[in-house]
Amino acid sequence: MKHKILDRLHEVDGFLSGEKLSEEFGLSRTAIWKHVKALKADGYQIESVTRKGYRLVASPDIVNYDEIKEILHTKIVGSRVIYFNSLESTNKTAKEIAAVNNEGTVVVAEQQTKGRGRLGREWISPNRKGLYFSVILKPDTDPTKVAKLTLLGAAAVNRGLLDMGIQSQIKWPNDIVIKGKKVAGILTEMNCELGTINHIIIGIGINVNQSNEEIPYELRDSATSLLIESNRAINRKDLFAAVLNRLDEFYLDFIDGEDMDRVLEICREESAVIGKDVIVIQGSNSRKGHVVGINNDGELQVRFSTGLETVYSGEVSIRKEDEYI
Ligand code: BT5
Repeated sequence: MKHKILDRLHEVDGFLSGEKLSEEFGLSRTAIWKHVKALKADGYQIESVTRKGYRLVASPDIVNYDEIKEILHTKIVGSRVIYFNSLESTNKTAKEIAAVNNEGTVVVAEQQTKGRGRLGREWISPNRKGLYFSVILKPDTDPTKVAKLTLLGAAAVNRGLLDMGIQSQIKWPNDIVIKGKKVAGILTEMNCELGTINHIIIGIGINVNQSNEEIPYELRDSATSLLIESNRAINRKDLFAAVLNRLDEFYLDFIDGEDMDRVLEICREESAVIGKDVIVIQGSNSRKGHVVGINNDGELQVRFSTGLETVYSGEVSIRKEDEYI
């Protein structure tokens, strides 16, 4: 009910009387007042004036469904948005609930206490400073396509940022960088059996409004935020919706004949590594190479001194020769 009351408060410019609300919803005025109180506890600033009623003054900086539904234009992604104040990891929770939720379900949290990167690494996720969410997808395809699907997330974040007026680049396969520093990371995890994908989880972490001091000291050479790079606070709700809208658009292409042309085009054109000298790190083995391109399966093609090789996204890190990441 509080969501419905909130919708009505959003709709009107000025005050909405308690009497009108209680008539509309068939509730007592005390019940209405209790819901308003609950909304206030959620962080909504609601003015209440005797004989005038209630007026929404400001919404909190939170990224739940209520706050993005007006700007979400998706068919699949975001069909359900499950919101948490704090989680260990949105990927972990998404995995736990994937079997009993439809594809398109998004798990989002304002902070993560054990945010995960690839290969057991950590993703620092301070409260309300960034966006941390995971999307459950159930594509009817085989596990060999996962390299391509990994790129969906990268293309969606890069385009979502562009929709917000921010230019960034994709560092294959899962980093989004601005001026060589990482601003977002993507962790794609797959659950499959007997040659079919049960589900994949695309986990996205974006550094949004951290100041330089709020970036951990040891990461300051390699990490940045949108606030630092654009010199303005970024509306997390708009960005969240922009990335989900793009992800939906690209995923619809994928399920319609596995068309990844646009995603591949974006990953190539907006690449931070194509044409660059890099260090390819696989386990304890590092080799220098030159990135030639991304093939149609979404894999990186690198020329080493020993010849041209295809590099798979699973267990590899790419570092530009002249940069920290
Ligand atoms: C990634 O791993 O870049 C994937 C990060 C995915 C995070 C999202 S948040 C929502 C969802 N739920 C999760 O639990 N995870 C996903 P990787 O390429 O392994 O990069 C990790 C490395 O980046 C760390 O070892 C640090 O060096 C660095 N790092 C950690 N936190 C960072 C941050 N906030 N910004 C930039 N770099 C960071």
